[in-house]
Amino acid sequence: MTRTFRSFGAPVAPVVVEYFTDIAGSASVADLVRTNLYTNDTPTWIVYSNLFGVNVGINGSTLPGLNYALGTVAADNYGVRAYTYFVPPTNGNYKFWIRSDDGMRLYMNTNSADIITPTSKNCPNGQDVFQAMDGNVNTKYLNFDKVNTGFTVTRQAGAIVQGMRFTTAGDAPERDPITFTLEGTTADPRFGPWTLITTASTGFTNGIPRLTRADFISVANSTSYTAYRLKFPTLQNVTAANSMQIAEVEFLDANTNKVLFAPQLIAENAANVAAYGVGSTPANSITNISLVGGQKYYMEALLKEGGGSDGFSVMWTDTTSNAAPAATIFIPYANLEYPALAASVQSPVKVITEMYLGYLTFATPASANFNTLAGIAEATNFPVNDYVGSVANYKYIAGNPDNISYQKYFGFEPSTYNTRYDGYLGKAYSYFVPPTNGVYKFWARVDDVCSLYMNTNAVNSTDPYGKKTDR
Ligand SMILES: [Ca+2]
Ligand SMILES: [Ca+2]
Ligand SMILES: [Ca+2]
Ligand SMILES: [Ca+2]
Repeated sequence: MTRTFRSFGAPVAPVVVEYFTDIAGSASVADLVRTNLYTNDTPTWIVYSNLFGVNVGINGSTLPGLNYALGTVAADNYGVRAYTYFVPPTNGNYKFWIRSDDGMRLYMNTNSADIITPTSKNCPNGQDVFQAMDGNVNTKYLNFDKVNTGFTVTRQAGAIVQGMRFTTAGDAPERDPITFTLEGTTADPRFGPWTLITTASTGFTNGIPRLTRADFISVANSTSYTAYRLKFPTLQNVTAANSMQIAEVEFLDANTNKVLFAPQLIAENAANVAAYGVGSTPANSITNISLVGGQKYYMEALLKEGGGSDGFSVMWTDTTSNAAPAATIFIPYANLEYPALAASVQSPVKVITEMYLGYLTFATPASANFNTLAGIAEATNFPVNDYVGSVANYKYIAGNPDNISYQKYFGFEPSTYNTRYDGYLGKAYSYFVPPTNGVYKFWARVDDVCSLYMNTNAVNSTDPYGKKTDR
């Protein structure tokens, strides 16, 4: 019997969807953004969609929702971060409508495809990096990692920054950044190299009042960089401060016009709104957005599912319309585009993972259980009988996984939290590219058991048939 090795091409669907499974808490997005999986940027998996939404019917729970001998597996207590480029069909003013079960937030860069990436996500709910460039002095970016926190703005096209201006946050002056470094690159912002443009004072003197915009700071720069990295190396009182915080950061040209823009919150549902609305939090609804037809705009949604039904969707109308769109329509495929730049920075995937669900037990012989290597041998070979419990083996042998997803690292839920899935076989594959010639030792960390295979032969190193195992 010959088995065919399968591989899957790089994803091309326009919407990147990151799942964070089995995060406890309520149905509020606040309980997504504070969870370790989210703040550590380690989604359980990444998939791609043609729809800017998840389970857009919002009618019943998404898969697996399985009932079988091991019990019920429900898709509850998970979070989603989905992002894409929205491409408007025509010039005009747009109003976006959201519907979700349960809490949801919709962010959009209403000026460009540019994205903003924090140095870390160690932030309280509602005080993340988006609040540093939302034009609102009453919102702030707070980062508990304190020294050298900041963020990167990555652009689709270059811009020449020749000035900076900072605004103090509403409280705790000890957290005020006193100096900043500004760097630029025209290369991949994940790797640089970065050029130091300036190190200077923010203009926040000791005793500066709260919610105050400091003086314009001229920056000597004539280079059009495609990414700018801002960091705050010193604070007003680093010992007393528990964090760095800042209300507003402006990247300006010599005439004090803004040249960099970030996504901002344009709609929010605090809880279930199964019909389209402009958000159940009116203060966060921006319903008159001027856009240029054919241009790309970054759009991102956050969803936190508690229990019961799941999902979200987004649609738009003319700003003058007060009639909600029908719940059955969504942003057309033609108005979405794969966010190549954003994905390369935020979700760079090089690993494919598969899941085969529904293994009842690996109990033949009794020693071959879930947490023994004999269990893997039984799960990946022809079953000992044709009972229904053997279906999972046939799915593996036939190469029909229940789901295919992607990873940023060679792992699957690397912190070994509960995925909410039990009784499954998983498979991950990638190419390993050694940095130097040498002798290597590989270490595996797993809950429950794994076998690691590798083709260690230089002559056919990418051929999966050359693989060998060393446990
Ligand atoms: Ca559910
Ligand atoms: Ca702000
Ligand atoms: Ca729900
Ligand atoms: Ca386990």
